[in-house]
Amino acid sequence: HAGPHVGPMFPPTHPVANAPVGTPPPTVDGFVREFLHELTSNQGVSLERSTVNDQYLALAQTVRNYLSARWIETQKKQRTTRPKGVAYLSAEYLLGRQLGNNLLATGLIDIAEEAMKQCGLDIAVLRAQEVEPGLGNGGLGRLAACFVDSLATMNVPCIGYGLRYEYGIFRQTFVDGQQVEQPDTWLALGCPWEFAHPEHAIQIDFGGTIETYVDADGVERTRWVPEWNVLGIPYNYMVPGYLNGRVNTLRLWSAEATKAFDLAIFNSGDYAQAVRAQTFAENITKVLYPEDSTPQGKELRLQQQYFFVACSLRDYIERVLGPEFDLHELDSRIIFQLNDTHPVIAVPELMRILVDLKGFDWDEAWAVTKKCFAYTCHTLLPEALEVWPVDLLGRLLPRHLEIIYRINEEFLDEVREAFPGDEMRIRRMSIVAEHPARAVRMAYLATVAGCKVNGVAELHSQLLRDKVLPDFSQLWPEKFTNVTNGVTPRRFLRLANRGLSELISSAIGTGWVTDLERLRELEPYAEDAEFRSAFRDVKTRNKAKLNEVLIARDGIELGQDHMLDVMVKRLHEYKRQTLKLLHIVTLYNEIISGRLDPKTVTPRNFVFGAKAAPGYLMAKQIIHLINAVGSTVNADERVGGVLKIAFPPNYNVTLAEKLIPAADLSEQISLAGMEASGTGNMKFQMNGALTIGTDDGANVEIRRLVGDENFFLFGMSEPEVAELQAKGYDPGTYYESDRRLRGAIDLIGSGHFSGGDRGTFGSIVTNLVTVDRFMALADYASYMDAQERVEKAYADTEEWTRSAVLNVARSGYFSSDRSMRDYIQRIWGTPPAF
Ligand code: 7GP
Repeated sequence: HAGPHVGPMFPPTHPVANAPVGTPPPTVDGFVREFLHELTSNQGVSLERSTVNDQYLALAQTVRNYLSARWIETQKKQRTTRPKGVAYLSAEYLLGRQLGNNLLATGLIDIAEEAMKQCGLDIAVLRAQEVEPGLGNGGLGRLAACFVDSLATMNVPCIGYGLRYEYGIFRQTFVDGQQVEQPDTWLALGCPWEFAHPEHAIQIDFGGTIETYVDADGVERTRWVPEWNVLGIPYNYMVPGYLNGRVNTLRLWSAEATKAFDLAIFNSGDYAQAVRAQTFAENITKVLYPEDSTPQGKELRLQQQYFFVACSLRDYIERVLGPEFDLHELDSRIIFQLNDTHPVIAVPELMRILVDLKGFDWDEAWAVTKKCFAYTCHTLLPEALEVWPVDLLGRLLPRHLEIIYRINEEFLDEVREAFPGDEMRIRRMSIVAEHPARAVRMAYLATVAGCKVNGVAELHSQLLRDKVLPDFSQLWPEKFTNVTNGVTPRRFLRLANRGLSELISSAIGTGWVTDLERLRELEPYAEDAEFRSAFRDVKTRNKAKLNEVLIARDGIELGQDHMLDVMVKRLHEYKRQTLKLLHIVTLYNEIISGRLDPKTVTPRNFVFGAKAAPGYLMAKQIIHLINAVGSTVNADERVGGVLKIAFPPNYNVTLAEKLIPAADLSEQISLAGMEASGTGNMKFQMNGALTIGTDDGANVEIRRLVGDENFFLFGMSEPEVAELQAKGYDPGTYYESDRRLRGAIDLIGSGHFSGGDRGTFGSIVTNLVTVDRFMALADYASYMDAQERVEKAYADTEEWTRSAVLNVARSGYFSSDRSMRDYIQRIWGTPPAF
């Protein structure tokens, strides 16, 4: 740790105590006054004539004013204390709605609610007006949002750098049960949370050639002669800590043309040509790539990546540190955390800045660079590791390609020295792959350049060392570490589940919000019948609220008094939504064929939420099948309403906040060794759902903490999966030998769910029976057994509630505050600033 710090490590303080000088303590009257002022001065309307959007914007503006004073204060302190900070480089931030979170962080929830009431407004309606910024796909982007929340709450200086996509993750709709993507126009009604700074635009170059020249000292040097450029405009967002007066910054970059339009061309009358440059430039931040766990090897994607890291490095070096700063000491002021490989082009960019622009010699520059980056890997799927073709890189970033070649050469020399004569190893470890085409392996570049490499759960970090990067972990064992993911208890417990939060606080006080391990103090309450009953009441109320939301949102009606069984996450074969379907279709088939009396089945609502990458055809077919099974089963009277399937479209953070607090059962059923961590699993546990899951990702750690008796484990372990893989996996044998499984698959294949058309889901069936890459069939029997255990356990209401309370009590480890503490200790070395 660098240097001492004053005061307690993470002091939770009240905002009023921490208010900047001159700010009056907030009162309801003051809030009303400020709100009405915003309405008239900013929206230009009277309360009587205002729309809900006006009211939302004025409310947001009121909160924003309150926060911005603290923001300025934070920055002022930082400029004088000059602490080491974290720059989190991430192509995605899946923030969720801001208003509720910012009200919570400022302690203004009750005051604002009362103030709105005095204006005759319902704050819930205003909050519902906000369109969430969906600037991420799934786990990786949401993790980044949790991390910046935790860092602000823990008083750690951090800038989150990323991209301000004009269109975030697509809005999912269903047409005849099939996914149809709509553009996400999140900025259409105005975004009150951003501060644009066009005056701080940064020029970013692309293309062109490189040339050598002799500098004033007679040294031969290289320089990049780029061909075109764009401007990066910073948009700042406030990231408030919870009740501590700190406000960190999230800085997202937007691309604009260097010249708005070319006046000469414009005057010659070619208007279209004149605006073409602008359109071209603005394309860079037009849209988020909707890929999850699979990279898109598109040129525009590489442009996005370089654009945002180049802006961010320049911003940190020139604007935060300033011209006086000695860049030899860069690591004393910053660590750049690479959120997967998307920002890894920052490595050669920093080298270019130091060598070409600041006159460092190569070794000096490399010594600095190696200390300033750390890399987090979020996947294990080999096809998800980013690789950029050399010809594309050379065309877009010729100087960077050259720098990568040199890094690789020197790295391979180091390998040769450590393992003389092992040419196979050299080929395996080369940053530049030769086959099938010459390409740069970004994960290798990150591993070579990073001072640390981490996976996101214990199992994942182990597999990363042993299976994905074994040669690297052999060469540099000390580089590899683990930081298990976490989630913010502010958004996912305190804000999303007010009922449970109040129940918890009534038992153990409010300290848990910033010190989640204190939930342990709830353990004795698991034995308290009164507490359990209150706990159940909260669940019941959350379910009722969810019902209201689903009816209003989608016209979906869930079964009353049913168990709520939820599987929400991106649609991916490795996550095995089809295994969940096989369970449902089996129950259905057994009922309609008279082998199972529906009266003996525990009534269940099965809720799915999942977006498929638009180009991932199998995933889209699975979505279609879920909807088809849903409408068939829901309409079949023989089922007597005991099985209800709901698939609300457009699963996002906002819906997660409603679904998770209501859930009884959390489905975490990926093939062991495939899910890096999962974070939804943690959110469900924290909200008192029990998990049915495989020994995969962070499930392993969840189960260890809650105990076997409070977790429904099933399926092969990762070593068993590897063994079966090695032996040769044949899904057909499972299909042939298991009557119930065969019945379910045949029912799908028969066209029962597709109006008699066998073709509709034919490829899903064929794939399952002949390929089944993620071994759903191999784990089916075990999954069905585990579901039977779930039914039995759920029948004993008191025992189930006891387990649920213990799940909450033992979820403290999964606070992202703990993850941040681990990053600080194992990777960053950044103490709290003040
Ligand atoms: C996800 C992982 O699939 C998930 O297991 C993990 O919890 C999450 O990251 C956060 O670490 N990965 C992605 O979202 C993703 O897009 C591409 O990975 C590299």
